[in-house]
Amino acid sequence: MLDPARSYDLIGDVHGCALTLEHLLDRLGYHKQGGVWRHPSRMAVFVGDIIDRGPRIREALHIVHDMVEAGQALCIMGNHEFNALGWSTPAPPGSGKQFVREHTPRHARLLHETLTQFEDHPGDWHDFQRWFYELPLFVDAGRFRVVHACWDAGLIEPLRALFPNGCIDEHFLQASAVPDSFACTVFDRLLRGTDMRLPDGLTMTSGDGLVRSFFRTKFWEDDPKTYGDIVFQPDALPDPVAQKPLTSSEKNNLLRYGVDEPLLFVGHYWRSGKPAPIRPNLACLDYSAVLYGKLVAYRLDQETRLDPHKFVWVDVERPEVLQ
Ligand SMILES: [Mn+2]
Repeated sequence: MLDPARSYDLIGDVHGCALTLEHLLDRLGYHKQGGVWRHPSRMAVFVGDIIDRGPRIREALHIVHDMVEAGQALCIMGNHEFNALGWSTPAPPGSGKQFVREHTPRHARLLHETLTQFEDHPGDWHDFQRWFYELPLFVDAGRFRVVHACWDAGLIEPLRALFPNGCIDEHFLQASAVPDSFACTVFDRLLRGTDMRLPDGLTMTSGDGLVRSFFRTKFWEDDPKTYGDIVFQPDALPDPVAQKPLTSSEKNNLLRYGVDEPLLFVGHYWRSGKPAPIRPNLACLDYSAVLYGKLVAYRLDQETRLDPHKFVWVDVERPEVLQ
């Protein structure tokens, strides 16, 4: 699917920030020709989450879609594209649900910007949703890998047996409406990452205003001792929780993406600060573009370890809606 000899620009969660995306593409040396952003030699790879939150979702989708169709980019599925498909897809009979993603106020809020911005363009929205099925859940290019949130080989191998190119179908999406099904586990793990329940019934309110009883965890830590060693989200755990030792069964349940495995690029995690590798073979490219963070790219050539100097980004200094 990917030419191993080529160089790639991996780009983090866009979330409807089309102007910022154009600034970034420009900075990376892409030019708009014949209505499509192109680079003379490189190709872009988007880590998913093109939609929701930002002010120019339709424009962002057009940019990415047109690049993909013209062979100038590849885009994988993020949890937000999956959510959008689930929202409009009937759940299978007997699942006790009406839609794969139930129409709760919480789910409605996350999709609100997208549905509003497509209100006058129903045909466009229909076409983009069909297109979401062409976004693979993962890319394995041999020397590097891309997944929205978490590479779990134990799930990707059986998934690849079903869908060799990583693109799922409507039947698989519907199957995910059943809790603990293989499809449900795949979407949860690959597109949302690993998490752990907060102890003692505790909840936390995250940056997007959602109340959560789980916290996001690292999937690569070799020898963590405490909850604080594995937390991976913008909001710190309360001190007593951070200091809580991990039990051996909790430790055994953690996933470990080995430091000797191929380069891995993810989005999803709302990082902050100066973009940098997490490990020599792992980079997260999501720096909350839409919340006045950064839209981040990594310029991959033939290196087998990440080079901290090869991150490129655009600062989002004020709301894109005012630009
Ligand atoms: Mn995201």
